Amino acid sequence: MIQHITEEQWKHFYDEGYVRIGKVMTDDELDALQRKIDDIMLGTAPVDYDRMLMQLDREPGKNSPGPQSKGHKGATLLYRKIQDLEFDPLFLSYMQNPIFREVCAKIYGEDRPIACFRAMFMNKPAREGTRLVWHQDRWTDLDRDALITIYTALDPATVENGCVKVIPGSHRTLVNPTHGSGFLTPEQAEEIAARSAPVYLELEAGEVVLLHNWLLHSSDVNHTDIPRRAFSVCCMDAATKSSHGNTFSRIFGEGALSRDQLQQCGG
Ligand SMILES: O=C(O)CCC(=O)C(=O)O
Repeated sequence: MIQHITEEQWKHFYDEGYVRIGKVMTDDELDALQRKIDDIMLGTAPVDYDRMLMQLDREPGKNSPGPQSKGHKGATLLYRKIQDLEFDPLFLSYMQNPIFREVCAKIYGEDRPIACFRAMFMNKPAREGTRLVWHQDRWTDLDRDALITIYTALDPATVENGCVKVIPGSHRTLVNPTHGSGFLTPEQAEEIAARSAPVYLELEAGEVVLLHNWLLHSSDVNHTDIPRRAFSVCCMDAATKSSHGNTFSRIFGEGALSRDQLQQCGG
């Protein structure tokens, strides 16, 4: 397991917009996270479901994903997205691994408190999944851009099961600089596909990749019998505010959430 990120790895991150850093958890810890996310989907985990955004991969009776709204939507492994996992003690302690603190310090400066914009499970259920179009991770609602996403495969991620693909070096250019949304128009996506060769991030279960938020990325559906579960944490300077003046859950530095605090609240 890796302890630190090398200068060579940081160079790769800054040059290409992403870097694979290896595994930062044991097989037992991975197993526990896999079981926990399945329990959350099945409605059997001791978490506050009213606090969690949960989206089904397909809305019953429709061929499209369900609404992105708070609360459990039924006992099934066919969820596409679950957010607010910083409120689960097991996911929080994974997110607070010292190596991720080192990552945030490199990006935002030593001793800056860090918040997470989202601590998100992204799933391509077996033989299902929703195609995700090319985009940069930017949100019009924030007063500044988040710059780093820590992405962990919870299952082996392959081309066949819909691993993330990226366009190396694309983090150097904002596609829609003025309005702040990261999604490309179909014309922009077509143009990019015509001139760039994507890299498929095939990952082992437990492997971590750092993604610059401006890196163009997308993913396809799952053509296999195994799910493609992943945990994606977007970290930002804790001073970042939404347009309503709200701040976000702190994970490093002053005021950071703690596992003990969550457990005392019954999390
Ligand atoms: O897991 C995926 O397929 C895409 C995830 C993603 O877009 C992200 O983590 O920002």
